[in-house]
Amino acid sequence: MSHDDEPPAARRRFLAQGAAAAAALLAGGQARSDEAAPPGIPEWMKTPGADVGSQTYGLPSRFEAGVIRNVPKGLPQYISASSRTPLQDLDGILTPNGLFYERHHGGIPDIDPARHRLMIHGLVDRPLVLTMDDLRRFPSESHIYFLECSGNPGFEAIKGRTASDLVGLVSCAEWTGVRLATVLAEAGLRPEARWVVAEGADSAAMTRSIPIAKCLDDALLVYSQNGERLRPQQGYPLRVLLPGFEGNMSVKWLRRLNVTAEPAYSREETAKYTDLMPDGTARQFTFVMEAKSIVTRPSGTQRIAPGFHEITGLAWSGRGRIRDVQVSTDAGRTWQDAALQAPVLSRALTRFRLPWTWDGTPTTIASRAIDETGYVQPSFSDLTAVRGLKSFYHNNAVVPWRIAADGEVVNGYA
Ligand SMILES: Nc1nc2c(c(=O)[nH]1)N[C@H]1C(S)=C(S)[C@@H](COP(=O)(O)O)O[C@H]1N2
Ligand SMILES: [Mo]
Repeated sequence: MSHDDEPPAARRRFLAQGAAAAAALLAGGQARSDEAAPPGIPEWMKTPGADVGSQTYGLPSRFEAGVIRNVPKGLPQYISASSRTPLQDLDGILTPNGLFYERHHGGIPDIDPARHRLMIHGLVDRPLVLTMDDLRRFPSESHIYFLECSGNPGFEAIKGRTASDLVGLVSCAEWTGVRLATVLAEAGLRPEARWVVAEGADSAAMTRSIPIAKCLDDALLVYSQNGERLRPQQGYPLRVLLPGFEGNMSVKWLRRLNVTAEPAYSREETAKYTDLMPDGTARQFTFVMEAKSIVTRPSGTQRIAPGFHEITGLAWSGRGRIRDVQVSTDAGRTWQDAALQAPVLSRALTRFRLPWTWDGTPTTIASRAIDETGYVQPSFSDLTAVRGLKSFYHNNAVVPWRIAADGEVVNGYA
């Protein structure tokens, strides 16, 4: 087995020993060669450990050094770049802040929050320039939402090796901030207001137009992520967060909201983030991310042994809650309902699990998500039958993982 992405040491050991060793361990009473195992005394019990405060900002164990963001190789990565969440190494539904995916069009600005301002102008009664302290005086809310880039993956890029390569441009956090509607009410919307054009304070001045209905519904101006202030990579000190909408619209490093009657038709909503259809027309303003799922374990580059495995993964929908995740272990011939981790939250990642015993014959496993509207995640052939292969964005196809006779798990599209 060859790896470009080196798994963490603990997992490497587990994979090498395989399920047989794990079964022996569970059965108990098996002699272990390592004297660290009970009844032996490991060296870390023989002297006191590190002092409290030896890391004033905590970091993971050094044995987890392989669990890192995945920066695609072979792509020209400069200031317009991305990195992916290592989905196959994570549990539960929340993405640790240091592993949240990144997508930047002009690098990561180094913004002094004391000097940062948000201007609200255009079709408003009272144009405003707000400081971060002003924004924190508004009533606050916290919500758990996923964020996903609509180029996750592109139609061409479905040939990655790991779950992260394929769909690592999705993450999930608890966001804290103020409702955009509350701040817009402070400025006073004029009756002609239809769009709010959001501009970032990065060197790309990235700009997107947001329909007024979304601004007055659940749109947030967020300053915190999983309890602490936003990371610079996620838009410190202020970003827009549009639950369920394509990630590109959640403008980071937010400095300006221009209330308008028409969209701006910015680069990101014309040349980019539109979908070219087979007949040569383009779908534009396709905001909502449709239901999607992926098995994260077992997944690409992992190796399994015959016996018991828990199949687990993540599902999400920009339209609301996940109603059901179905898993196939026989190349799509039959599908079984997986258990969903509670609580199932609207427009958050949803963890699913299915117990499975692999008999050692080569097969293909896959998951498909169904959301509360009844929408079913399509196969790649169903999706491309409608959308063709000319478009790049909004690929939410089922991801198959092929399992070979030796237990190696590979991308089922490859
Ligand atoms: N100002 C600004 N906002 C931005 C971007 C950017 O480059 N500049 N990238 C967008 C894109 S394409 C996506 S997918 C998300 C990524 O958010 P993240 O880096 O916090 O994961 O931010 C969006 N907001
Ligand atoms: Mo994106």
